[in-house]
Amino acid sequence: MSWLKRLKSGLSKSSKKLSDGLTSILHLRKLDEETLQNLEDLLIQSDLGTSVTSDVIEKLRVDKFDTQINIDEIKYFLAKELTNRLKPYVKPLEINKNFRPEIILIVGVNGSGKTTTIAKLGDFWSKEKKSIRFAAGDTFRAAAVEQLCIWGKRLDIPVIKRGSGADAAALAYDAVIESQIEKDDVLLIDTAGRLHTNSNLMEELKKIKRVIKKAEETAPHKVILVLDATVGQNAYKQVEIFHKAVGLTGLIMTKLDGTAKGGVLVGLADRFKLPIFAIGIGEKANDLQQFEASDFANSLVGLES
Ligand SMILES: Nc1nc2c(ncn2[C@@H]2O[C@H](COP(=O)(O)OP(=O)(O)OP(=O)(O)O)[C@@H](O)[C@H]2O)c(=O)[nH]1
Ligand SMILES: [Mg+2]
Repeated sequence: MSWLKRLKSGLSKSSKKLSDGLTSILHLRKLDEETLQNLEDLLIQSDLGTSVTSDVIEKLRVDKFDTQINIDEIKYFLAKELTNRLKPYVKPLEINKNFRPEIILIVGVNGSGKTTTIAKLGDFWSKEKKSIRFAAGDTFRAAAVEQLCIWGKRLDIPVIKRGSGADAAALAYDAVIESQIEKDDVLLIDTAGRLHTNSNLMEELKKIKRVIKKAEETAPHKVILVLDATVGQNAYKQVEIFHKAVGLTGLIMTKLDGTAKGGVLVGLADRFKLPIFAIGIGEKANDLQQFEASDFANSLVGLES
């Protein structure tokens, strides 16, 4: 199945929620004040965020008020609006050639998909014949190191590791030095999941960043927050706190398959103005792609084309 087909099927719960809502709101109605109000509620419930929602509603009011409008027209209208809103935040998944290696720190709350995303990024860049290294910076759990090593073996990507309980910052430092010696294209550093509300763990993340800088002052070149789409509105707090603690370069959203909360990505992009590097729609290595605004918007509203 092509990526686009998988994306559409992954986002089908989100698009069904929107479509079903539109059907019940618009059934044989003109776009009057009450319909607009119901539409506004639906877009908010679809996690698109208040600012995007009120803009869309205003535009609809100006363009289409008191006209008979069908569901497909609304979907096209929405998809176009969402595409325009998302476009500024599309960032290609490219390794910066100015660094050897480009050092990327992957952060996020427990279970958001960090380790899997590292594997997926590894797979993505392997196909471009890049020289890649993983650092098992989640020294918190033995199983975490093991998990990354299994991916490393499967993808033929070397993994720098230490025993569990080792200092994560020291490991990250060693990994940077080793990756520099090997002249890799990219070093992807995994970190232990931490709740954004746990200040000790957030301090540890700052320390990892400081210590990496001692090995390479321009690093980390990217700090990417991995977000689980299923958490919906809670993602706002996560972005806010991680951004404040370690300064995010951008976002990757995972688990867009099987959630009805896919719209949250639109609201997040709009609110934080952070690049979206990629999205994940499954557990396999090839279930990640660069983010593409119109594919995402069309799939989210359930447009066929
Ligand atoms: N359906 C789906 N599952 C995913 C996706 N990404 C990751 N997962 C699953 O989510 C679970 C957690 O993924 P991990 O990569 O271990 O998450 P993590 O952030 O490293 O977790 P911790 O290290 O415990 O903080 C695993 O079972 C993954 O297979 C995705 O895009 N879609
Ligand atoms: Mg992990």
